Amino acid sequence: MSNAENAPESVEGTLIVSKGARFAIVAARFNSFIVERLVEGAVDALRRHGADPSKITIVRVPGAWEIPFACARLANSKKLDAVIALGAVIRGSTPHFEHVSSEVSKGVAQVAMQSGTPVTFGVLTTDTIEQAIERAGTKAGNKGSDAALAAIELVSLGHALEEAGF
Ligand code: INI
Repeated sequence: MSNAENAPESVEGTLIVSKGARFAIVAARFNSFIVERLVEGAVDALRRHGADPSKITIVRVPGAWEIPFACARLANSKKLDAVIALGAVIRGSTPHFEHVSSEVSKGVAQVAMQSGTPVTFGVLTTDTIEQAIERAGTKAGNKGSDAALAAIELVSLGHALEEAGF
């Protein structure tokens, strides 16, 4: 992308879904009453921004711990433009929360870095159910739709970088 003379080059993606782009959503069934709201938010954002519903695949896994496995399989298939990880890890009275939340974030980040396919993170990690509800389509927005928008932008950014010769 060329700018005015002597100005730094700026490359960025848009929120317009590239024609034919394929997306997968990986959603945990654990805390499904929250996660299904995130899935709805993600699908709604993809559709509103121009995604073809027949090009959206929803993959369900038992819990957040299993999200990186499915993300890795999908991202490494090279058949998708982006993968969106959705889950809800809510603190309980045991250290289980710490293990699940730290592994899912590390795992998803690792897949994103190693696969070369954009993988975005819409996994809530909250202290309370109320905080999770707030982020699943109520007071604090919908983190599923935020993760879908980030995926759309990264797909577009990939094309923009290619055009800019990177
Ligand atoms: N999975 C979640 O997605 N959210 C949680 O809050 C959660 N907690 O707290 O237990 C959780 N546990 C299950 C875990 O993700 C695995 O599915 C399970 O351990 C089997 O491997």
